[in-house]
Amino acid sequence: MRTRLFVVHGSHPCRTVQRALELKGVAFSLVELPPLAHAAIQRALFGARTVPGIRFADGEKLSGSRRIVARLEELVPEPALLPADPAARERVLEAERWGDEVLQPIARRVLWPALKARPSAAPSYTEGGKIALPAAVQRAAIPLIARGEIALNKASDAALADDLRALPGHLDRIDAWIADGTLSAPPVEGTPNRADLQIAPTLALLMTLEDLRPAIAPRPAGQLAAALFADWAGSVPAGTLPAGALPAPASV
Ligand SMILES: N[C@@H](CCC(=O)N[C@@H](CS)C(=O)NCC(=O)O)C(=O)O
Repeated sequence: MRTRLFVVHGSHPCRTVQRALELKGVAFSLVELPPLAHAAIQRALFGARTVPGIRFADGEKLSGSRRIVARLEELVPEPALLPADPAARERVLEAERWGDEVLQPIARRVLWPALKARPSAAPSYTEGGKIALPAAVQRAAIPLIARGEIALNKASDAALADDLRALPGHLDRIDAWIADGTLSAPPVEGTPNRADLQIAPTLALLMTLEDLRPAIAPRPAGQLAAALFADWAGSVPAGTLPAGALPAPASV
């Protein structure tokens, strides 16, 4: 049996794993699940409700982007996605953990309220996906899906305002990691590491919000995301997020 990766199209941790599989040269098929319904399907298949989940060719199953990438490293050591030097390795693992636990949820707490406010933007996020619903159906379904996702992800007006206020500090941290070599410097030459693969997809997704793009894209963080995940589908027009809490455009 072939390795199967269970994803929701456009999910940032799914892209992390997808790229890791590609870098390792592992052949796999992509199983796309519909957003929101995926939670019940994943729980039935993997015992945990989130994507990504993977079923390796030998039948081993697991979910969680970091766990999957770590297991992949054991199964297919080359090319290595961690530095050989122990101190550098620890720094990359710490950045990867932060990217998973701190940065990754922010994109969900920002995107779903934005799509609830702008259902017309929803079809842009399904471009390139396998589940092809007519745009009118997607626009009609998105308020319901967004409400469910907002509940699952504990998004709220207060959380959104906190996330937007915290974003410049997070970007400073990412830029500092690029400067000290923990993350790869754009344009990325050579194999990206596990922290690059965890953090860049979240930034690429956040940059699909035109309200946030000017604060991210010119910075090293934004350039890293563009170098690794240039083809990210989706766009929410400017003027969707609360203007008072928006980060200032970057002037790098
Ligand atoms: N941090 C985990 C979580 C992944 C996650 O939350 N995925 C989202 C999609 S981007 C999801 O499946 N959400 C559904 C839910 O929370 O039930 C990972 O990296 O695998």
